[in-house]
Amino acid sequence: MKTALVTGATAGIGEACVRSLVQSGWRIIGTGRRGERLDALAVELGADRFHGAVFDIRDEAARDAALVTLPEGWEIDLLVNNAGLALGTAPAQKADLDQWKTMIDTNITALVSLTHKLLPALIERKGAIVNLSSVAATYPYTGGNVYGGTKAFVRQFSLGLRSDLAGTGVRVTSIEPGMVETEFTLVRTGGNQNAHDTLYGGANPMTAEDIAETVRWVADLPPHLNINTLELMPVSQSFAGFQISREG
Ligand code: 8X3
Repeated sequence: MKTALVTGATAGIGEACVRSLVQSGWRIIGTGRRGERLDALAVELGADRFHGAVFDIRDEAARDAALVTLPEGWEIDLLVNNAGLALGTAPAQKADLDQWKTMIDTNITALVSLTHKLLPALIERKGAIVNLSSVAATYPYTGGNVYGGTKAFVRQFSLGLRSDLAGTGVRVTSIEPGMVETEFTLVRTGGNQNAHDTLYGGANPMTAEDIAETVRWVADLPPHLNINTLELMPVSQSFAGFQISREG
């Protein structure tokens, strides 16, 4: 049975990826900070299909300690780098520097570090990497500043990995969703339910399951086929126009 490691498995797209991949015959190592949610998934899915690894993705020592206690024989064939977040919607000149650093630490540094750690094993097993980027990688929007920058990094890092891994059989995909209704906006706004309701209300956004099904599809493709990048939006969302600021 093939094994996937899914980061940020406690909620949203990550949790939906766990269920979708398990249904498709994978067993999952799910990582996250909220141990009780990982325990619940282990009870629901069974210890033979789901192993929870509790750590903050930014804490390399905790990560390494958790990854040496995997169940016997659970060699990783697929890395789903899902853990990530947006913090704040302020324009750059009013943004909180600590929020910027947290996004960079989580969306870039932790993703790069885990990928670096698992690359030798993934090469050995001719595995795959699926990175969760965003439409914000390609289309800038006001208040997206560092969040968009981190997701542009994830996209370009994915493409760079493809280049470096040529000939190894390892597949790499950058998944770039637009508006998905998850905890995303509550996290971004520090728990502002009104911001969540206003953004998603009447917009028929994508669901975590929509993205998870895409990840599962990519993961289950035959080994000769690589999806480089895949951008998704709900039908209700499209591209913002250019802004023009006028004098006076
Ligand atoms: C976030 C995409 O469209 O909700 O990754 O800003 S969007």
